[in-house]
Amino acid sequence: MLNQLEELASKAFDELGKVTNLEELEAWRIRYLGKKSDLIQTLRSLATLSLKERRVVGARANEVKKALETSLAEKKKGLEQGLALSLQRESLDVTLPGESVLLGHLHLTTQTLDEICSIFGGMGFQVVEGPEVEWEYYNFEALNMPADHPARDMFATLWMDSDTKTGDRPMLLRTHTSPVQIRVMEKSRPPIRVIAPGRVYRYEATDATHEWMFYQVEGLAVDKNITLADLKGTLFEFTRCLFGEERKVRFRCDYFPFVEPGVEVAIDCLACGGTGCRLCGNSGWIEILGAGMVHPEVLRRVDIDPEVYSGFAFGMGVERIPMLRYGIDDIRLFYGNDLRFLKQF
Ligand code: FA5
Repeated sequence: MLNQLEELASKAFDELGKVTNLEELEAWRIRYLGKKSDLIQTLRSLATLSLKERRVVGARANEVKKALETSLAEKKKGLEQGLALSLQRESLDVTLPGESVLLGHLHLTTQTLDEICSIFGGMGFQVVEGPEVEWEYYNFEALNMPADHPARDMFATLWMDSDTKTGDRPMLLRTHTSPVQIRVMEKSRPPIRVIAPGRVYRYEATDATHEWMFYQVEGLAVDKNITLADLKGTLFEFTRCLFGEERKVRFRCDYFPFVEPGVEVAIDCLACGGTGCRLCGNSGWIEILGAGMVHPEVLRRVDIDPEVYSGFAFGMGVERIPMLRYGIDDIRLFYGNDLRFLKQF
């Protein structure tokens, strides 16, 4: 009988070790400690044994019963704690506020381009576009800058690989939006009133006000009796709309081979109020555009008679406008992809 008891105990402990949940544990309890279990039956049958046997078997049976009960209690505690922990881990607090979805917004340059287009749209200008990879002809030649013209040095150029040349017609990344003037005048006749926004590229070292890739907006108006006064009036109205009445605008003579006369337009530096700072290179002024009256040579090239028609053109740097407005002191912040900067606008 003692042997049977030992076998039973060893089997019971073995199976208890394999129990993984409370349901299995209850089945185990019924099997080894329930009223009909072998152990309890053994205890009940002690009366049939002799006194000597009863003492030995009874003592061992009680020991086994106690050991099984203790192990049962420990196992139960362990399983209950595990259950509580996993419930806690999986719990969901439905009263917590939800996580907000991050919304993007338009880049500062895009916002500025939209605003510029809307102001000129209000003055009757139509928006057109031209290619960024351009023929040398449109970028230079047709704009009165034949090969070896010294003015080409004004536009440090990124040339395309010779693979992309077609015959001997070289291609480049346009250095300004002025080639769009030629493309428009080739296809349409006066009256013309267009603006052409887009990216331009220059092979230049960057600094606080110069990027190697930036945006320009070109403007072109060609009709009978267009004068420099129309150019001034248009640009004054533009700066008034964009910067307010109180901004000072400076017109100075400048040279561009495709206009005659040529002007440079600058605005008093908003960051320092005109006293001089890093942003304006201590001059108190920030140049935002070049402009002038379309050169008669340029008109002739596209078969528009300069004796009958005249026109004005301008090309402005887009990033310099929000730089002035918000006192941004480094153009390189625009395309550095630092969200801490971009999120502010
Ligand atoms: C031109 O690009 C001429 N095509 C403008 C023009 C058009 C003149 C029509 C006459 C008639 P310019 O190189 O000055 O000109 O550039 C025009 C504007 O672009 C500048 O006033 C400045 O605001 C901006 N700009 C020029 N270089 C850079 C640069 N590296 N980084 C950022 N902005 C620049």
